[in-house]
Amino acid sequence: MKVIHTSDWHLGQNLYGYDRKADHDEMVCQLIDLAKAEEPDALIIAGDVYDVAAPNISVQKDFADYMVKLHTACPQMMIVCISGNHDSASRHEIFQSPWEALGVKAVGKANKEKLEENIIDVPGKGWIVTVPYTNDRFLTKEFYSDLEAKTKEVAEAKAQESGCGVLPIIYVGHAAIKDTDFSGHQNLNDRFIGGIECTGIDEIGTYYDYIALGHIHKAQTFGNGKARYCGTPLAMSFDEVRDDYEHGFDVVEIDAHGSAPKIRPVSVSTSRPLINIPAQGHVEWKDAILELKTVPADFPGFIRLNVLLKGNDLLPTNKDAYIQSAMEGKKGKFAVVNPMREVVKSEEDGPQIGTLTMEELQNIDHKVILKEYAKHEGFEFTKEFEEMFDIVYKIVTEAKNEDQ
Ligand SMILES: [Mn+2]
Repeated sequence: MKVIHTSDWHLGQNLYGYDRKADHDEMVCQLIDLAKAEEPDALIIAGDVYDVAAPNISVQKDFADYMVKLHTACPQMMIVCISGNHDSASRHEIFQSPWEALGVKAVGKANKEKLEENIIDVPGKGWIVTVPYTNDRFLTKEFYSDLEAKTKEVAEAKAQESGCGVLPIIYVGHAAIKDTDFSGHQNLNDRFIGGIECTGIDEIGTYYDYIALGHIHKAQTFGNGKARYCGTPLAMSFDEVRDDYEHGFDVVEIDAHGSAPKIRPVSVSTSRPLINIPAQGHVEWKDAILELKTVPADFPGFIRLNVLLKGNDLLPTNKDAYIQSAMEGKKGKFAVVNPMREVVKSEEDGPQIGTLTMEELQNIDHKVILKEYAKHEGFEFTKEFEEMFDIVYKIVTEAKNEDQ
């Protein structure tokens, strides 16, 4: 069985006010070319199709156009698309029936009652087991082991019937897996601080030949070479722009059930790349502005300025004017200033928030955490800010209590 594995498209992403549609169009064009060249049995989209649960109508239209173009380019290719934590599981399934007619399987929820419903037959080629993003309190260890047992039962029954042996089996999921590299996710609102809601790769099972995952944006292979995050085809944040961070698709081939998957990463090129200034680390404001001036006028991508604040330094109040002047005549798009306060460690510094476990974090007063955050982000924690925060905190806490 041969598949293309991709995930985390985040269609409709707004990058500091800039629309990414042109980047997504360009990415899908490359995917269509790849599908035509490789003629895979299936295309796997492992969740986070959209950036938000209720995307704009134009973004939903883009997704529909992409699916139709992919299907038209490669009609024999099945498209299996599961929902991620950024997608709405219910919305994902609205057009399940019409999609089915185009060979697109849109799976929004794992079926706990009828386990066989999660197992897709790719006729004569293999099986694709789908488990969209779900809160771990819902997906128990038993669910995973029962699903694995059901998969085995279904695949073996079919093997007996056809007399050709068990076909390759791919598991598709959108989840945070323990002991994987989460780097690049610092500024996302994904809920995986300090290892909560993480699943062990062994819990998913060993019967599968390849575990195709989405959620973590950094491409990486683990689980004895059988599990992989394919990563985002496009950088979704400036933290994902690093030498060790590749963006692309994977072509995966499995010769027979039980044999090792052959994984071939294919990089995606973008004409509007994201860049950090400086490329690594943070520099003081005046140096950052000087370097911003040196960006070539025809550079078409997005720019973030990483500024180091020393002592009680603050960003200049007229920083926008400086940026505007440095960007004059340039094609590039200025995205954001990313300030970082220089950390001078001393005994009295109190808890270093970043190094605490979730349990320890829960035992610290939320205001202490907020003050640390303010320090880290380089804004002043004033009395007025504290009062505003208290009001918001009260409203949120009350709403939460009503929910329960
Ligand atoms: Mn994602």
